[in-house]
Amino acid sequence: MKDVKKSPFLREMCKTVSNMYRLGWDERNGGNVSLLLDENEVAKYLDPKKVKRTIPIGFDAKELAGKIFLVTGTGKYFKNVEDDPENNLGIIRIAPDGVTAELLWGYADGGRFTSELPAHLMSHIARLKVNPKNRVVMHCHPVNLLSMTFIHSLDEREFTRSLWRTCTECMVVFPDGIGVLPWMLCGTPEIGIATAEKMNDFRLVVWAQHGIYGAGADLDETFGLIETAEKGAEIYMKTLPYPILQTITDEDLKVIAKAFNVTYKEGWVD
Ligand code: 2HA
Ligand code: ZN
Repeated sequence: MKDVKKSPFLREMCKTVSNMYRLGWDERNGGNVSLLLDENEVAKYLDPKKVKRTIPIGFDAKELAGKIFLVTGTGKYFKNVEDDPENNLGIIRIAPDGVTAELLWGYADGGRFTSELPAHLMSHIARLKVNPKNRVVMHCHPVNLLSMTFIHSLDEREFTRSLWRTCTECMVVFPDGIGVLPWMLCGTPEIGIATAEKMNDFRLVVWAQHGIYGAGADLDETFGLIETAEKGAEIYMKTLPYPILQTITDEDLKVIAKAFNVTYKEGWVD
């Protein structure tokens, strides 16, 4: 058996959460990430028959039975993950009953997965139906996107259009737009269900006055998605106090979509 700490998936997860911390997206224990792993890849590092302990999931995730995820731990600080992955991360398999997680590695100090696991797993279920290659759900608290939820309308079309207008990349990277939820209590099945419903239509879902969820095929793609939305939000917030003399127009947005061969949400460009 190879050392799981040297596996590409674990190293990439460590690097990703370190970058999220460095960018100020994840203060204290803020944020959580789940990565769907390839069973054959995991088998090179871990004996799938060796279950360390079982942990109740809190809802029925039967649709994901047998699937293995690398998940950040509850209460853990992203800044510490890279130096101590075994305490801060865990590898879990969804048991056949759907309501139990089988711990294969990690959470070594007796810990468990993020309190947002229901929102993650429900989002995985939703995104896998849209794109079978979807492997990542990522949650964090980027300052500018969060700030926008205080001063901007939470209408999804208007919120997205404000970001699209901030720089060319936004239309290129998230032509499918951003879903927005009003403030809700985190860690509950209710917010998980609401997030997953949005994930039927969007890869990005903003939680007003809390943060953002992103979904994608791999860690880089999902990180880049949030990074681009946050860059747009930073430009939006920085320019807000000043008179706008010029911006990206609807005509320009259509030119971008055509040039980069992306399809934007129908009716979201006038
Ligand atoms: O895990 O970000 O939403 C800490 C959080 C809860
Ligand atoms: Zn959060």
